[in-house]
Amino acid sequence: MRIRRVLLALVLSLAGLTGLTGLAGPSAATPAHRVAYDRYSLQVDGRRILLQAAEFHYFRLPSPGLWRDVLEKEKAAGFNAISVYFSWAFHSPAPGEYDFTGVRDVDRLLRTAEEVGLYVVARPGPYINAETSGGGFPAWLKTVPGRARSSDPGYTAAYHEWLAHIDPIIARHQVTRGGSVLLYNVENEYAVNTDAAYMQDLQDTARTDGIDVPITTNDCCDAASWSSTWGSGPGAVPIPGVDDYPQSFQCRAAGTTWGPWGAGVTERVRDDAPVFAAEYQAGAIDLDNAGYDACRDLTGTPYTKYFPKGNLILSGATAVNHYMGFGGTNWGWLGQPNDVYTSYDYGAAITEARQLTAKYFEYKRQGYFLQAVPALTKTDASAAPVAAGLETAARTNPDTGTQFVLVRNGSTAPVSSTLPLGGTSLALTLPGHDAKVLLSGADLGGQRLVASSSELLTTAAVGGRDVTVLYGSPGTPGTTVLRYPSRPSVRVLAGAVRSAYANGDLRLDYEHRGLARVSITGGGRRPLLLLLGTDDTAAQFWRAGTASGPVLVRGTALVRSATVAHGVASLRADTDAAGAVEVFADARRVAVNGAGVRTRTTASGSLEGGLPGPRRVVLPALNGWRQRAEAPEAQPGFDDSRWTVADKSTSLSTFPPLTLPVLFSDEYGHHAGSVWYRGRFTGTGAEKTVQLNAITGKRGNYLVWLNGRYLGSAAGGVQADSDAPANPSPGEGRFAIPGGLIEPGTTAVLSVVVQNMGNNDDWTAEDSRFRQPRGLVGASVDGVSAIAWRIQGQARVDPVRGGLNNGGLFGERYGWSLPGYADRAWPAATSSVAPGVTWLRTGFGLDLPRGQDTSVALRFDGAPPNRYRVILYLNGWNLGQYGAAIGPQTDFVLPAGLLRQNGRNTLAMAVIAEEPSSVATPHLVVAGSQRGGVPVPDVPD
Ligand code: IPT
Repeated sequence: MRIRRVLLALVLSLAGLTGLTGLAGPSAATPAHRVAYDRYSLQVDGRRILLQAAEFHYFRLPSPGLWRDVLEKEKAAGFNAISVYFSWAFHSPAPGEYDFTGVRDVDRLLRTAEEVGLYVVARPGPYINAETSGGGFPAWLKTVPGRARSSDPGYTAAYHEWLAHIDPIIARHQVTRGGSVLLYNVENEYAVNTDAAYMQDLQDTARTDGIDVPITTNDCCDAASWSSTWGSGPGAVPIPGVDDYPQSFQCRAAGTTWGPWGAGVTERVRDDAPVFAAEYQAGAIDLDNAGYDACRDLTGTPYTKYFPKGNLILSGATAVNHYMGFGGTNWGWLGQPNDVYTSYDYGAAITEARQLTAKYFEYKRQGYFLQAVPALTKTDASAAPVAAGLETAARTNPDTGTQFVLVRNGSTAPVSSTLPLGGTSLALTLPGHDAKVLLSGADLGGQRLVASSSELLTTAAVGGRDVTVLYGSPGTPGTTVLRYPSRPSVRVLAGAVRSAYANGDLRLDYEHRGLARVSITGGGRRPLLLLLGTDDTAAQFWRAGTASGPVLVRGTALVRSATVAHGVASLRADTDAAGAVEVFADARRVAVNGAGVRTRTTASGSLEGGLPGPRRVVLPALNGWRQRAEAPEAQPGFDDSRWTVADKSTSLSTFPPLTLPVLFSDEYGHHAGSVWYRGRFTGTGAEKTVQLNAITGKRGNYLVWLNGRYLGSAAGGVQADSDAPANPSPGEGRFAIPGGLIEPGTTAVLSVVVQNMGNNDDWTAEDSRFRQPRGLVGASVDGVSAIAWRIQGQARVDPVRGGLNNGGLFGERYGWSLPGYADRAWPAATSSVAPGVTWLRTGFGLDLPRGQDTSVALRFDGAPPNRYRVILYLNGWNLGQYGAAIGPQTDFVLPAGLLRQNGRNTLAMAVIAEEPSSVATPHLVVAGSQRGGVPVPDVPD
C-alpha cells in the first residue's frame, strides 16, 4: 500500500501541473509556429483554428496566483483563448514611470496563459475603453498637449512611450516565438476621429517593436464607418473585428427584452480575412443599477444559446471573443465612474468571486462542440433544410461536405417540427428562445454521423473506442443516424433507445432524459460508446487532453487538467460536494489531486469512484473595531504650508474654469481619489454664501468647511459630453455662511474635500470628454475678490499597490489604511460619526482549510446608506466603495492572495459622512468553497 502511494506520488510529480489538453490551443514550451489566415480562418502551422476566446482583465484581479485559477476555468469550458486589454493607466502613474511587477506582472500573465494552453488576443490600446478610468488613458495624459487618439505629435510621443514598454513583453510571447499571443489588437472602436495616419502608425510601431502576428482592430456597432480604410488604404488592418452587444446593457429589462441591439450577426468586412467577432456580448455592465444577477439573467442561458449559435452559422465567424469571460473588480480608482461601480462582475459566466454559473455550462457545451468538429473552421453558407415554425440556416464545409444546420426558435413558446436532414426526417422540439446546431455528414473519430437531432458535446478516442456525447432538451425526441458498412451489434446499457438498421444506416430513436448509454460494436468500425444526455447531464462531462489522448470525466465541480501515465489517470479537479466521479481513460486507476481513488469498472468500461467534498469553513466574526476621526484639514490652524499652491490660469481641458485660478486636480499631479483644497481670503463679515462647483464623474461628492465649521455637502457634477446636454454649472453647491463665522479683517479658511471618482472615457475620441477636469472647477464667496488656494491629493504612489490605490485623505497620507499601522491607541468604535472623515479598523485571523479554494467576501446587511460612503481597505488594498450614491453593491469580494487565508488580516474603512451617521460594519461570508483549487501565494505588502 505504502509503496503504491509512493509510486503514485512519483508519477504525479513527473506528470507535473501540465495544462496540456486535447482541445486545440497552444501548448507549453513549444517551438515557434507559423501563423497564417485566409477568408475562412486563422491557421497555425497550416492547421485551421477555431478561436474561442473569453475576455479577461488581469488588472481587475489583483492576485497573480488567481490568474491561473480563472484561466484554467476558461480552458475547462472549452475556450482556447483569452482576449486581454493591457491598461496603460494601470502601469503608469506618471509620465516616464512604468511598473510591470507584482500584480502588474503581465509577463507572468502571458506565461500562465502558455502553461494553461490558451491563445491570447493582446489588446494594448493605447485606448481600451473597458469602463476603465480614462478608458485606459493615464490621467496625466490630460495634461499632455495634442488631441488624444489622433496623430498629433504630443499624443504620439506619449503613446510611443507606452508601446515601447508593453510591446516587447507581448512580442516575446507571440506564437511565432513559441508563446501564446496569436493576434494583436490596435485601438478600440475607433470610429469618430478617423485619423488613418494614427491607425497606420499604431501598426507600424507594433511591427517595429517585433509584433509579427496578424493585427486586428475591434470596430463597433456600424462597421461601415471604418470600411473605407479597412480595404487597403492607410490604417487598414489585415483582420478586422466587429463588436456586437445584442442585449444592450439595461439589466432591469432582463426577461422582457430580446435583441434590442440587433441580431448579433458579425459582419464580414474583408473577403481575404476570417470573420472575427472581436467582442461578442457575454454579460453586461449594470447601467441601471439592477445588480449583476439581473445582468446575468439578461445574458443568461437562453441568450447564450440563441445569439452565439445563430452567429456561428449566420456569419461563419471562426474567431469569437466573448466579453467578459470573467469580469473582476474595479478596485482602487480603476473604474470609469459613469457606467460602473466597484464590482465588474459583468453577469459573466464566472462570477467576480470566481464561481461557475449556469451559463458557464452552456459555454462549455458549445466550446466542446466547436473544438470537436474541425470541419467547422472552413465553411460556406449553404441552402438550409426547412422546418415549419422554426428559423433555419446552414453552412457546409466544401472539402468534407459536412453540414451544420442552425435551428432556432425566436418565440417564447416551445415549437415542435420536423427537419429533413441527411436523407431522413428528424422530429424536433425546441423550447422558447432555444437554438441548436445540428450536424450532418460528419466523421467523428472512427464513426460516420449521417444526421442527428441531438447536439454534439464531444467525441473522444479512449482506449481503442470512441466515446461520443450527444444531448438535447429534457423530454424532447432525439434521433441519431450512423453509417455502418455492415450491421453492427447494439447494446443499450442504460435508458430507453430503439435501434433499427437498414441500407447501411443505424437509426437510434430515443427521448432526451437522464443519460442513456449505448454500446455499438462490429459493423466494420471501431467500437463506439454513445452517451445520450440532456443539457444538464451533458454538462457534467469534463474533457481534458493528455499526451496520450483525451480523458473524459463525469462529475466533480471542475476538471482542471489530467495526465495518464503507468495506468493511472491523474486529475486535478475541484469538488463542491462529496459525490461520484466517473472516468473514461486508457487507465486502470484514478488519482485526484494527488490521492488515489478506489474505483470499480462500470458496464460502460469506465472507472467509477467517490470523492470527498470540501471541509466546513468557519469564518470569524468581525469585532474589536477601533475608531478615529480625522480631517484636521478642516481646521483653520492646520499647517498646509507644504501643500501645492494652486495658481494656474490655464489648462488643456476644453472645459473653461468657472473661476480662477484653475483648481483642476490633474493640473497639480493629483489623479486619483480624494483631493483636499484649502482657500484663504480676507473677510469683511458681510459674506453670505460660498458657491462651489466640482466635477467628480457620476457618484462623487464633496464636503465643505469654513473656519472649521461644517457647511454641508453636494453631489459632484458630470460635465456635458456627447451623451448629455451641456451644464453651465456642473456639481453646484451653495452654502450659507452662518452670521459671525467670519470676523471682519481676518483670514478666513475654506476647506473642501472632493471625491474624484475617476475619469471619463474617450469612447468618441473627442477630447472634451476625456479631458473633463476633476476636482473644483469654480469657487467664489460673495464680495470676495480673490481666494488663495492650496491643494493636496495622494501623497505618494504606493510601490506595491500602485498609483490607483489611494487618494489624498489624511488617513491615506499617513498610513491608516495599511496593515502595519499601530492603531492600539485608538478608542473602541462607537460607530457614530460626525460629518467629515472617520476611520474604523479591525483585524482578524483566518485559518482556511488547505487544498481548498474558499472565496471570501465582505457583506453589509441592508440597503447601502444614503448619508455616508465607505472606502474599504483589506491589508491596505482599496477593494471597494460602498454607499447608495455609488451603487447597489453590498458584497465586496476579498481575493485570496490579498486576503491572508492562513494568517492575520487588517480591515480599514474610511467613512465619509455628509451628516452625523451611525455606521454599519460588515461581516465575512463564504462566496464559494471547493476542495481543490490552485496554490495562491500571498501578494507581498
Ligand atoms: C465596448 C467596448 O469596446 C469595451 O471596451 C467595453 O466598454 C464594452 O463595450 C462594454 O462593456 S463598446 C460597445 C458596447 C459599443
